[in-house]
Amino acid sequence: MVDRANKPSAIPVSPTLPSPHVFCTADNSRVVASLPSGESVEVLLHGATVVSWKCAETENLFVSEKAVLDGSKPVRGGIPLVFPVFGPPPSSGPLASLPQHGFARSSRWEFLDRSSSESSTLTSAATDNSVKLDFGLSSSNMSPEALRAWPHKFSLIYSVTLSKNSLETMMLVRNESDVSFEFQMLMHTYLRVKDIGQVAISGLNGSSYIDKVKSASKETQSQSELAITSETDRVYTGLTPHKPIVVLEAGNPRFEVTRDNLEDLVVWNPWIEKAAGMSDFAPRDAYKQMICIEAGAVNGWQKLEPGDTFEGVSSIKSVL
Ligand code: TA6
Repeated sequence: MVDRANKPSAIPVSPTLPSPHVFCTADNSRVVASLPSGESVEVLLHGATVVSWKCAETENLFVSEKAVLDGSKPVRGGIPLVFPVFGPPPSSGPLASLPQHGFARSSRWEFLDRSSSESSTLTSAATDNSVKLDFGLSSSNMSPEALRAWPHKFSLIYSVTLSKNSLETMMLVRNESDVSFEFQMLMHTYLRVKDIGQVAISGLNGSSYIDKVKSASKETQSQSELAITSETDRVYTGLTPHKPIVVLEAGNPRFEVTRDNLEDLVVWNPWIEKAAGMSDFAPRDAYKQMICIEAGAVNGWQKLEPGDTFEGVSSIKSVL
């Protein structure tokens, strides 16, 4: 059990005012939360992967029709969590045996608590149209192979906050050991779009990025808006904190992504060939209905001293 300092108060339930509804499914595989105004979120305990986020009955996230949800592999879609390494592990050294994108997205997390939003009084909590779900993962519940690959005492607390038009995800990393360690983290968010041909991404002009489609060449974005017309795999680094990245559809804002303490952002679309090469990516042309906008700390390594914590937040506003 991951201990949680200053555990938030449980949501007081008012007998008369509508309040958020939270439950675990009978098979104990996922946690479902909904708001009185109809928004909902579903989180698999496998990887603490958000697999559905709906506003006004509209699904905001892409999940492949062939996504494997039984815990045997990372979910192809939703919001897989990347920790302690982004991308393929180093080819040698202590991290070499970690899986691509680390072990967080393929580990079984604990559902720690549902907590009230910031306001904690009865009436405001009961009428607050938001609910926060906390999940935990620690070195004490890691697989032996994961511990061999990354032998550090750590704890993660992942909070998912559902509000009327937004979903906030926060990862807190704590070094529970007496030596420092380094990590990378990222929220690998698959946003659902109607037609990638109508999508443009604004807010990145002037930013530096590593283009993984061009042998990791270092580039600077000149266009004010990025259109997706082929395989796209860009790691933007050192972005202005809190500056919204906007996903436009047919010229209108559809999603606004803001970050706190996460200076990097990945834009990824596999396009035709890479999509065809993924056995769990379906239907084949589903690359037209998704764009990954991934907030993280992946440029270099975050060093955490004993007892210290790192907290990174990504907030997505759905504009319908
Ligand atoms: O975030 C983009 C990326 O690093 C791509 O290079 C691609 O590998 C993608 O993640 C998916 O990785 P996965 O391990 O989930 O197949």
